[in-house]
Amino acid sequence: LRLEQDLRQALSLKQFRLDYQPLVNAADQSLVGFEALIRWHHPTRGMVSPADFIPLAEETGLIMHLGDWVIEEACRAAAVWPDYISVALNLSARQLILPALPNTVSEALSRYKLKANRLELEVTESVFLGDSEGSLDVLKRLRALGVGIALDDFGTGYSSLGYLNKAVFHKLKIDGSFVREAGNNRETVAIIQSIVSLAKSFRMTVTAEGVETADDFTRMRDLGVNQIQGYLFGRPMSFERATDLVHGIQ
Ligand code: G
Ligand code: G
Ligand code: MN
Ligand code: NA
Repeated sequence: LRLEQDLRQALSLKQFRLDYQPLVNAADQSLVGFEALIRWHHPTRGMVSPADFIPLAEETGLIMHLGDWVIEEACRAAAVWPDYISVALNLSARQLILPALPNTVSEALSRYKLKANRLELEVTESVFLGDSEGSLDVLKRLRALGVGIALDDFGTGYSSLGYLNKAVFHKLKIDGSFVREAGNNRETVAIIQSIVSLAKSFRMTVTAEGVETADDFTRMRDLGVNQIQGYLFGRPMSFERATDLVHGIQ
């Protein structure tokens, strides 16, 4: 309950920031974008993981306000970086219940003079558990703006492959647990092969998350994955460090 009270004040006290994790092209390992990941610096608890406070923000409805801040902040960062750098952000299922979300996104894009394709929104399969018709409608309106929509943590949740047929997703992100398991499990490799072939038949890009070793990398690249994300190419880092990386400064 204390944490909930603190969470309510954290935005105005400017205790949040976004870190950015690099996303590289599998073919040449060039930097193509970043995923924004929220961080909460609590004055006494130190760093609180989003895995702990996002669920609380969802239960209390604070996610709406917090989610708007994430959109604003990610666009502000994207505006500083060159056009070939995309910025992905995570959306909670609850944010997709808001019919105003496409407006919020399109206003942020115009405020920062960003082309819509600079922005990618990541959702998980859980968006289809609740009001799936309403959420699908919001996703379609977002897609119509020209922003990318990625299906995150693919393969770990409730998967109804039927949703891939609705032409809203431009990307599948293979969950890191599969990627790391693929090194010692043939069945997992088979699952990844099917995901890649499924994605290609729908003309979707495939990203592998959680790539930690050079072996993980070559395995994913050779399986036909298009983009790579993981500690091998960089941990989530501050906006300043991400900007240095864009400019080739180590
Ligand atoms: O980066 P990290 O391991 O701490 O992220 C933990 C979880 O929190 C991940 O599932 C990630 O998708 C989620 N997350 C990180 N940032 C955000 C955000 O800005 N909004 C939402 N809804 N989830 C986020
Ligand atoms: O759920 P989502 O995919 O949005 O969140 C990604 C999460 O995975 C973040 O918490 C991020 O910090 C974490 N992550 C990113 N790269 C790696 C990696 O290479 N290994 C592991 N174990 N976690 C990673
Ligand atoms: Mn994500
Ligand atoms: Na993920």
